[in-house]
Amino acid sequence: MPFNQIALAKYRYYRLALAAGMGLLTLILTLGIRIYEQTRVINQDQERVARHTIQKLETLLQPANAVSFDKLIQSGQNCSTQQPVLQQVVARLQTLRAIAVVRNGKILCSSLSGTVNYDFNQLLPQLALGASHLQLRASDNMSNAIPTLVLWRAQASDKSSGLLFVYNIGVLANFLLEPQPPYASSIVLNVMNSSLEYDKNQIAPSDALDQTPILSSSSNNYDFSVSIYGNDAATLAWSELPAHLPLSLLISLLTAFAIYLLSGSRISLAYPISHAISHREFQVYCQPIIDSADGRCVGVETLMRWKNRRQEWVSPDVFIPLAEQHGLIISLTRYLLKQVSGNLALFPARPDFYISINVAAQHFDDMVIVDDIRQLWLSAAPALSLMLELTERTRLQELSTEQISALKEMGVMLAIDDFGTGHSSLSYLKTLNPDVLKIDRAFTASIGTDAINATVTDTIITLAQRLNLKLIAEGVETREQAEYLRKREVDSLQGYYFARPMPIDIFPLWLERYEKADFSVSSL
Ligand code: G
Ligand code: G
Ligand code: MN
Repeated sequence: MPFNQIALAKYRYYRLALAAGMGLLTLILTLGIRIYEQTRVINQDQERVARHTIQKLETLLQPANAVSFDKLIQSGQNCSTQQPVLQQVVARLQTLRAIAVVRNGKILCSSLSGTVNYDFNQLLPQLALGASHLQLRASDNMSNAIPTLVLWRAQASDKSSGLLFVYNIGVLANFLLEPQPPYASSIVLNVMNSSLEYDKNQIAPSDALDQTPILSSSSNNYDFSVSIYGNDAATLAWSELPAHLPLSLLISLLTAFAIYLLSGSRISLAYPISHAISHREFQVYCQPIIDSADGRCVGVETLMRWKNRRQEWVSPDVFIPLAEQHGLIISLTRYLLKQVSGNLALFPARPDFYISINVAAQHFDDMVIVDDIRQLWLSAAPALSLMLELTERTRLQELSTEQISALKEMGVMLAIDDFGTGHSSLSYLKTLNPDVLKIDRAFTASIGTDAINATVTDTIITLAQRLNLKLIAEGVETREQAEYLRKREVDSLQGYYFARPMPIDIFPLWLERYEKADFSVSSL
């Protein structure tokens, strides 16, 4: 299986976990917002039900205000002339059961029974005390067993005289207090300490109700309040949850899917790279570079290797482009420079031996590379030389002449890597003014097999020699390739034919063995 696929398979786990987590969060959030919103709406509906009930009751009581006292009380008429007037009012208002005239604390005339004589204080103590203008009564002489609501209108000039309006509230309640499921499973009218419930047809003391109301609201104009019983808004909102579930699920699934797609290249692979840098999961390998004339090892190219925390190798073809995309390549190269500077003892300490490192174009922004080399390489006072390999793959416009001369002053060599495969090779040669060209391994592979590319190889070789550049051929795998390149006076060779990339601490051992054997004969 190609490395890329292995690497991607490994991070699919992170992506799935991330997508599932975000999907779940979205689900919780959308449902949470729905419940919050529903609770608010239901609460408003319940308040609306209470307000509406109060309005209906007030509409019932209001017409009593328009009834004039004059004819009935002040004129001092007797009941036989008053009664027909009272009956007219009852007939006109329609909702009344009876009207009674009270004079000097005595109930004297009723629309229903004519002349009566009841003690107002005894019959309606709450009204008499002035504590309220309304009283609920279980039954009285003016009603049968039907509960009534009595409204007392005292005269302004004489508080012991006035009119009593008696409403058939037991019957009316069935219209006025009708429940409004699901917002109100029951609506109760409270007057002083008495309550009347829909369909109950009896007055109960307010504190006898076993439930507590979800809300109570008082009339601004009369002494009554209305209580709503039933499930509170939050409970109702929760019970509606299943109805919202499908849409929320859909939204969260889409979110999860989108995040899974988006995280493909960004989060899931960038994170492990930065983690790997800080946890030193990268290892520095090196591959020897051989002088074609005498077979001596003249330098090494360093190459990054990544064994992740699950001990699996991740190919540089996967992580180098990713590190470049996510701005992590500079940290990675700094890490490499530190490793190399800290292990200088592994390499021959002479100025004609060089260590070559691959540097990404980004590293040339704002002279960063110059500062890094000063701090991480020159500070170790190395006896050997440093070479930077730049590929043509990436743009290198950032490379200012100022930077190039700074690098040359520090004795750093510049090489163009994979030469011949990128674009703008020639203009590039002019600006960069490199010391070395590295012929891409595709051209080396073409030697003896592919006529067209072999011609290009020859052309590159000629070009480099005309420009006085040193040449390194990459990917030398066979004796024939090595022979051919040596005959063409390519300065140095690199490839599996001489050595595969190896961990840097193996290098001294390899060099010792290589030099003990008669390398100039055996390898060429
Ligand atoms: O040898 P290997 O298969 O590892 O190299 C694959 C690619 O990764 C090559 O193009 C090589 O230049 C690149 N590469 C390896 N190590 C580094 C590094 O430290 N920095 C950069 N920029 N590229 C590297
Ligand atoms: O930095 P550059 O792109 O030149 O990277 C060199 C790459 O070539 C590394 O991946 C290294 O492992 C690889 N390599 C080195 N020698 C050979 C070789 O002889 N044959 C092949 N196929 N690859 C090689
Ligand atoms: Mn290279």
